[in-house]
Parts: sequence; C-alpha cells; structure tokens
Amino acid sequence: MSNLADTIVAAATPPGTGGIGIVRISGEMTEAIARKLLGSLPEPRTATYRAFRGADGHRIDAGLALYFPAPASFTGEPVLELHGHGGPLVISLLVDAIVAFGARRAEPGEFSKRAFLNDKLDLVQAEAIVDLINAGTSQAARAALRSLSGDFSRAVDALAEQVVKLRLHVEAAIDFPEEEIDFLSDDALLSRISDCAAAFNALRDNAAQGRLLRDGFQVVIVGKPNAGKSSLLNQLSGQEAAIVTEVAGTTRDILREQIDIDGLAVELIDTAGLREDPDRIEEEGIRRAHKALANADAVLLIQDATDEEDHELHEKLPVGVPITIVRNKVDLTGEPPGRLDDDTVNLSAKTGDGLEALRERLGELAGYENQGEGAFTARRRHIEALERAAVHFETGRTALEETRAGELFAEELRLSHHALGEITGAFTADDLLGKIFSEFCIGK
Ligand SMILES: Nc1nc2c(ncn2[C@@H]2O[C@H](COP(=O)(O)OP(=O)(O)OP(=O)(O)O)[C@@H](O)[C@H]2O)c(=O)[nH]1
Ligand SMILES: [Mg+2]
Repeated sequence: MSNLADTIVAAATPPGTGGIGIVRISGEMTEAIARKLLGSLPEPRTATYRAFRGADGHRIDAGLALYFPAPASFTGEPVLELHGHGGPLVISLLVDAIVAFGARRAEPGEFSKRAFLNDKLDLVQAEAIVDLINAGTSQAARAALRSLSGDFSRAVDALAEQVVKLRLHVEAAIDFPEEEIDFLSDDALLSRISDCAAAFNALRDNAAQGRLLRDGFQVVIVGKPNAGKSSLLNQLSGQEAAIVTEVAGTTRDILREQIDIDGLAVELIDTAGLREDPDRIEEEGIRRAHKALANADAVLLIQDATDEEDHELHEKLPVGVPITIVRNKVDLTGEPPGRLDDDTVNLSAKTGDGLEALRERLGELAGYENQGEGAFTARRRHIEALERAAVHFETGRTALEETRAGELFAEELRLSHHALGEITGAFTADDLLGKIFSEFCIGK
C-alpha cells in the first residue's frame, strides 16, 4: 500500500443519505488543508462550527470540525474530522475539494493501517474494528470489543513471553557445554514446558470459540424434494422466508437465514431438493446445494418420516461434516417428537414439535459454550498462526525428549515465537499486511 507521507481523505460514514456525513483527513498536510478549508485551524479536540470552503472560497457545506494533533489521534498522525450533512453529493464535493488542496483518496483500510504502523493498534485490534462493525449478535459485538481493547493480544503476548523464557532457559543450558546437562532431569525446565503446553491449549480453545462467534456456524439443510426443508427453515427462523408448497422441486435457489442460538450466529441454508432427473433449473439448484455442502459446518438431512424409501441420500453427502438426520412430519406418523439418538431428531416442521431438541443438537454441534464475559473474537488467520506455533512447540518438545539435546528445541521455540508474533503483527510480512487491510472498507 502507498506512501505514509501522503495525506489521505475519505468519507468515514457509509455511502447513502443520513443526517450527518463525516469526512476524515489524516497526514502531514492536514493542518494546511484545515486552514484553507476552514479559514483557520480549530482548537484541538474541540467541536467547532465552521463553513467548509473550496479552493475558490465558495461554501460547500457547514458543520462541526474536529482537529486531533499528532500523536493523539486514531492514526497517530494529524487528523481532521468534518461532520457535515449526510448527502452523497455534498460529501463527494467536500472530498473533491480536499483532494484539490493536496490530499489523496484513501485506499481500503488505510486509516487503520496507519494506526497499526504508528503503534496505535496491533493487528488483532485493527481486525477487531471490522469485527465489531460486522458483528451479527450482541455476544459477537461484545467479544469484538474485548479484542479491540486488547484482551486477545494480551493473551497472545503472555504466551509468547512464556515461549521466549523457555527458549532462554534452554539456550542458557546449551551455552555451558562443559557441564554435562540432562534436560529431562531439569525439573524447572519440565514444569515450564508443561505450563507452556497448557497455555497453548487454553488459548487455542478460546480462539476457536472466538472464531465461531465471529464467523458463525453454517448449517446446510438437504434432503429429497418435499421432505420439508423449507418448512424447517421457516420454523427455525420464525419467518416465512422460503416458499413452501406441496409441489416437489419448489426450492431452486439457495436461501439463507440467520438465527441466534444462545448468542451464536447460526446461518441456515435451505437448498433445492436432491433427486435424479431434475429439470434444467433444478439441476442448477442441485449444483448450488452441493457447493453449499462443501462449506458446511454441519448438515441437516431431512427425511420424510411418512416415506419409507427416503434413505439413500446419506452416502452422497460429504464426509468429515457432522450429519444430523431430521425425521420430519411426525405429526402424520404419530411418532413422539424429540431426540431419538445422538444424531437423529424426530420433529414436525409444520407444528414445531421437536424443534427444541434440534436447536439443542445444533448448539452441541457448534461446540459453542457461551463464555459470557471472557470471550473475544478471533479469525481463521489467528487460528492458523496459533496452530503453527503449537506445532513448532510440540515438534521441539518431541525432539528434546528423543535426542536429549536442546538445540532443536530452541530453534523450534524461536519459530513458535515467530508464528505467535504474526497474530498481533509483531512479525508480519508486508504482503500479509496488504492483504489484511485491503479487506477493510474505504474510510476505516
Ligand atoms: N404434515 C406435515 N406436512 C409437512 C411438514 N413439513 C412440511 N410439510 C409439507 O410438505 C410439503 C413440502 O414442504 P417444503 O417445506 O416445501 O419441502 P421442501 O423439502 O422444501 O421441498 P422442495 O423445495 O421442493 O425440495 C408442503 O406441503 C408442506 O406443507 C410436517 O412436518 N408435517
Ligand atoms: Mg424447499
């Protein structure tokens, strides 16, 4: 991404109309631009009502100006916020005028990237801004806020420090080769190793929960035509989201509805009924159903309890994803609704009987425990780095046990520490930074 020396500008409020529209400027030229645009520099951190004027002195808008001198600003650079009227045209005219005064239009995530480069935020915190904005449940929002305030980063840093101390311990021992050392009889070392292993496990568990909170849990509903997939989607979501008819092959496209199970965002995906010899449109629907299956965290296989032959689909489903069999229409067969065994639920999508058992099953499958105040959000990127760090740690530990020599262990600990540093951005390659921030919106 581009030069830090540039002064950047973007609308900070979303496109469209609103009572207030905010334009944000950051960089070295901010003061000079403020003088031209507002006539003079406003008092720092004080809302000041001003006219916003273009290069030829004409008024573009008027509103509140807020000036934050460096380094006490979001980006760590001089920042000016202009709170004007929230119309797309007036905002774009204001941005044009600021560009004419010498600023450049910001790229996606560029304000947050500068905050990161100026040590205002670490990477986890920068990502948490996006997670907070996009949070789908109140729990996810609170967890994102906890990541933003540094809870996750502190946990990662604490683990990294344990790894470093362990490495220093090992290296100190290697540095005195004249003393015959047996690492495996060094009790202090062994207890450090097991503390470290426990800390890895605890953080991995928390981060996995954090990722669930952020990304939600995808549940794909499949089954033969007319089994009652769309009826189930409607019942679970409490809305008439999907069309339900007695015609086999009603649903042809993918339908998504989000529900909340104990604070976890669960995305339900209704699909076209799977069968041989479909028509052209249905064929495309079935192709999409298979695609949705490939990304599923769990599958609900809906069977019509009144139809004895409805059983052969099971073998065609992807392996490695938990499948729950939902025997629907028990209002017609007279079977009792509820859990039959671990992965079979009897219910009626028409009356709603047995639905609670299915919700309970979904909660179990997600493996989500509502941790209340302790939770923070995490991303796939964090989980992957954490896994790599844990693998280095375990590889080193095994090497130590097998060779009784510390060198390999020390090297693996160095790599483990490095992987942990990628999470918060202590060690991060430029291309990764570019990738992370380009996923942000412009103005963030
Ligand atoms: N009695 C009874 N009828 C049901 C139940 N669930 C669904 N039905 C009926 O079964 C028919 C098909 O339901 P849908 O929900 O459209 O089934 P689907 O699996 O989405 O069907 P396609 O989209 O065609 O693949 C409709 O007439 C529903 O009213 C149930 O639990 N009991
Ligand atoms: Mg349907």
